Amino acid sequence: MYLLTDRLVCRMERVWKYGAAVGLLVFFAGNCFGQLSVNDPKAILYMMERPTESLLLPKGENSEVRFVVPPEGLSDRLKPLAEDLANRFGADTSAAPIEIPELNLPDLSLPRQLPRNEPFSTFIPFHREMASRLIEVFMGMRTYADFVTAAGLTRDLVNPSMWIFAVQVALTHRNDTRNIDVPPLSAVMPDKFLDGAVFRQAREEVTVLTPGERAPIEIPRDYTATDVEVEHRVAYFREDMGINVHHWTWHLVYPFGGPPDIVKKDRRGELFYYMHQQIIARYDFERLSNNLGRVKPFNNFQDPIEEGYFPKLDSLLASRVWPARSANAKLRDVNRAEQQLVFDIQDLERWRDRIYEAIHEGRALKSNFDYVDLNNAQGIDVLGNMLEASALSINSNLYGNLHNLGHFAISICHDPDHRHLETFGVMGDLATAMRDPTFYRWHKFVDNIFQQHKATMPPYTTQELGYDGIAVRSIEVVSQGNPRNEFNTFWQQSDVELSRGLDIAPQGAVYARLTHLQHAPFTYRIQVENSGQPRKGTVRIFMAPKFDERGLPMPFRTQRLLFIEMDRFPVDLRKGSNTIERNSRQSSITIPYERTFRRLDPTQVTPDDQEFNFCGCGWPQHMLIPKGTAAGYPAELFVMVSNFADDKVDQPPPRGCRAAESICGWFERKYPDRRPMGYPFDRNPRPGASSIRQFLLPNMQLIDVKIRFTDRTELRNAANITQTRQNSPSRPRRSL
Ligand code: CUO
Repeated sequence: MYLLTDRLVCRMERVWKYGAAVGLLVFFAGNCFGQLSVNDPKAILYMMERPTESLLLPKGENSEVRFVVPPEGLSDRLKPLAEDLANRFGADTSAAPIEIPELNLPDLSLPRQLPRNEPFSTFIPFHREMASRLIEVFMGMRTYADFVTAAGLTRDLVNPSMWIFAVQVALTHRNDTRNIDVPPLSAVMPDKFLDGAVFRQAREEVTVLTPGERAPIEIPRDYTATDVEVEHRVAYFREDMGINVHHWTWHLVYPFGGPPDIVKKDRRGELFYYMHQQIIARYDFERLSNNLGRVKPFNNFQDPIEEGYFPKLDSLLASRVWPARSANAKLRDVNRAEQQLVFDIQDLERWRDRIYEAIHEGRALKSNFDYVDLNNAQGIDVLGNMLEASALSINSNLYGNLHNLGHFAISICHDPDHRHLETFGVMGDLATAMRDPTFYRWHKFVDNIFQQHKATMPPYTTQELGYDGIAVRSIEVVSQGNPRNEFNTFWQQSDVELSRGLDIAPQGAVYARLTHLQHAPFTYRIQVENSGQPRKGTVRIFMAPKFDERGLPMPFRTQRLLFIEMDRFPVDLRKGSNTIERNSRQSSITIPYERTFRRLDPTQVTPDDQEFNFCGCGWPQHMLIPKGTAAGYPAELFVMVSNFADDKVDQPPPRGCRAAESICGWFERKYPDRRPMGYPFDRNPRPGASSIRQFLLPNMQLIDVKIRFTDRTELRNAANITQTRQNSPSRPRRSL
């Protein structure tokens, strides 16, 4: 009944918004929002807006809501002025109030140790410890209203980046927030994803112009470097907003620290391996189609890092630019007292060598001096947690914190002992790390360790790969307007709304216009013959480049690492011939375009639309197909139907939003495929299968496909404004 009334009232608001005079709109909108309290799902969404700005300032696209914060939620500086402030922000505004009640919160002295304007990094153990405490507080709240109250009372006291992280982890994991759509971080902190120059221009737009007069601010595709830097050819991939949001969200769903029940998820260590392995495979695919060689692992920590990176991001939080790294920088020992972080590059080397030793011994030593066998299907999970390292590491004294502190050492190599009072670069933040070419060199190194382990596993037998009585007869890729078995890629422009992530309160929306890769939608058509009784199968679709850098066919051992997963789904197979059709939008790897570019809109909390009811975790649909070439990049598409009886996991369906299950799992359920992740390409092939053709069994099929890139730019989903303003190529940069 409440929901019905709520919807009716909000619908009335919309009617008024478009049809009535401004004064009436304010009056009715006020009444509509006047129903808000900390019990309302919208309250937490409003609270996430403009996180660097005080909660006391009005929120909402038209400043329609304001929070009334009791003294305990105000900083020591503002506390004595509490009453004055309440009147100041309440008296002459039409914004409807949301009262934050008083509540006895557990001790917050630990998370309050991080200054408000410091960058926050989950890679720094001390930061993680502080964030864990905050997450514990949010998760420990008995009711939704208490959670919102706790969030409201801490919002202006703790570091905003840490607060957003903790709130989003809690929103993802609390039972009572399952229907609240967690906004993508790009809607809340767009400064972590977009050219810093946009924000200066956005401020100008919103302070000088009315919403109807504003134009989207166009971000050029090439804003971080020129083509003189060869690595820049794949900048469109590294700097893609959707890819970076996916990476942040994945780590939000699978945090490596925090309360144990949040960290301890089914096969999380294995998923850490697989999700990142797929990122590297996709990056290599993208590099090959841009005439670059596969990425080189960063194996020797004493070597200079050849690739420089200048991110052109400004932090609204710290009012500073993100530090850059010049070419040929070297890692140095880290000694940062403020972050309670001291480690040597030799520590990283020791941990690396110990992990290799455990792999080659086939067992790892637990902290209680027992051994865990690694030579089995669960070994990769143990290894993933130990290498990352997550709180589930079996022995963090011995195997250390290799992956996380490697990220940090790279991110701080410009000022490892803090003598210049500089902070970490993009590799130190999960939301920005994938922008840097070194991310891929570091993760290729990490993946090579996992592959050492996979090389110790016995190859799959034909019995483990086959499915008696099932034959895949043919595969076809159909895409309207394109030749058969051809994918078509091109550039597309999309608008992103910035107002809720700015550090000023604008009246109405302001947009940035991004250019990103896109592909024409397509359908797989697969013919499967079932010579037995009706049964189920799992269709597994992968794609890989056909040739190596020299244009030679790839041996299977090399090519298997380049297979990118495209889709995985169960099918019913009747006796005889079956035609399976599957659209690219249904991919188990991706989330829809609409999900990536959505706004933080508190008026939409329980979307019914299928396109919106997706979790934020998932590869962006617009990046499903690598760019390819104008001539048509040759690739091979592989389809396999495996025996569902060996794949299935008996469990109830997932609750809440739909995830891109192949790389994100089902969150609080078991990973919904019993096979090792990456099957059938995660292990070396059986003797005799030295090419992919020799690897094939009747339940598999392979076809040649082409990826044809057309150098055209389409505009999609544009804000109702056609005029744009260009970002000036040479921008004055702000500094500390
Ligand atoms: Cu996702 Cu290194 O783990 O960034």
